[in-house]
Amino acid sequence: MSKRVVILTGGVGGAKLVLGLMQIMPAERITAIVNTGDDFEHLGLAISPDLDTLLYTLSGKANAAQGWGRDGESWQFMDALKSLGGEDWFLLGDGDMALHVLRTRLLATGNPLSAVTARFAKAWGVDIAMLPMTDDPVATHLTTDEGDLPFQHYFVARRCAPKVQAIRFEGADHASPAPGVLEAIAEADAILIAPSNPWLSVDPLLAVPGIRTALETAKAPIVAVSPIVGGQAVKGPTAKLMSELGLGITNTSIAAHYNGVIDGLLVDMRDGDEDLSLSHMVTDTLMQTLDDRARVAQAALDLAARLAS
Ligand code: FO1
Repeated sequence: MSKRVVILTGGVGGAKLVLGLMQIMPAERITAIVNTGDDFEHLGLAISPDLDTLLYTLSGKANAAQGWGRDGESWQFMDALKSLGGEDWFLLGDGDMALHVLRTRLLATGNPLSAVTARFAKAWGVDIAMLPMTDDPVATHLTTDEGDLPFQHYFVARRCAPKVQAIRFEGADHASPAPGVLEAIAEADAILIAPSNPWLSVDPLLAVPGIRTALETAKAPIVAVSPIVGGQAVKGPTAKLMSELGLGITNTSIAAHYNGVIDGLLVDMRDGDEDLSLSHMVTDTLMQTLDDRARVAQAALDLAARLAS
């Protein structure tokens, strides 16, 4: 019986690691629990960026270079929207619109996000279990030197320029884990945390009541893949955010942030000499090719196996 693996993930970093896992184990034994703190309503549409990045990546439709949206996208809708003076700071591709329009319609007629996600995954031949962290509304907001910003306004409209002082997840206190989330964590043989931004993409997951406790009591070893490579973050605002939060851009900071949740940390060889108290393994964690992704996924599972024994 091959092992059951659960991966907690945001968008891009997690999608790469899931692709890597799919090269080395059956997709049916993989469950991705996905951040929905980036979700928001835009032009009346329900947008779920991290779920969509995973859907696109795992179905081979992703614009990998861009890190979001579809490959070969067209922009007639945006051109027409602009001509009417509509909000054009958040780009919605013509193909991408199908996801948002149908998801909005299905949610409005009473289907939970988890059911909508499962339907889309099935439609696009994605065989892993893709679970939103919750079916309830949770919204990441940032307190910055430009005031209180909803996540997409910080990330897209302001390109992560504002200085972050605090982060909160509105609605998390009243949210419940989506169906299957706690069971997947309890039944897992290994639990991985993707190299997503710990503060922006993983913390929303840990803020949903029940999920952190489930992780702390899980039988499976929990291994995080560090988002830091060579004292920097591979992409996105992670390093800048860490500095603004007064943290060193080190694996010591990552280990401290996940203290009590993880049992091991997969660190990049460029940071391998850092003295870490936590169990860790050193490998090349840069994931550019499919082979890279398989290698990092295997290394994470090897560390988990070492911790389990
Ligand atoms: N990111 C951008 O930087 N600019 C955009 O215009 C943009 C549009 C967009 C539309 C749909 C979607 O699912 C994601 C989109 N993203 C865009 C990415 C999104 O902001 C990020 O993927 C996450 O929220 C952060 O991981």
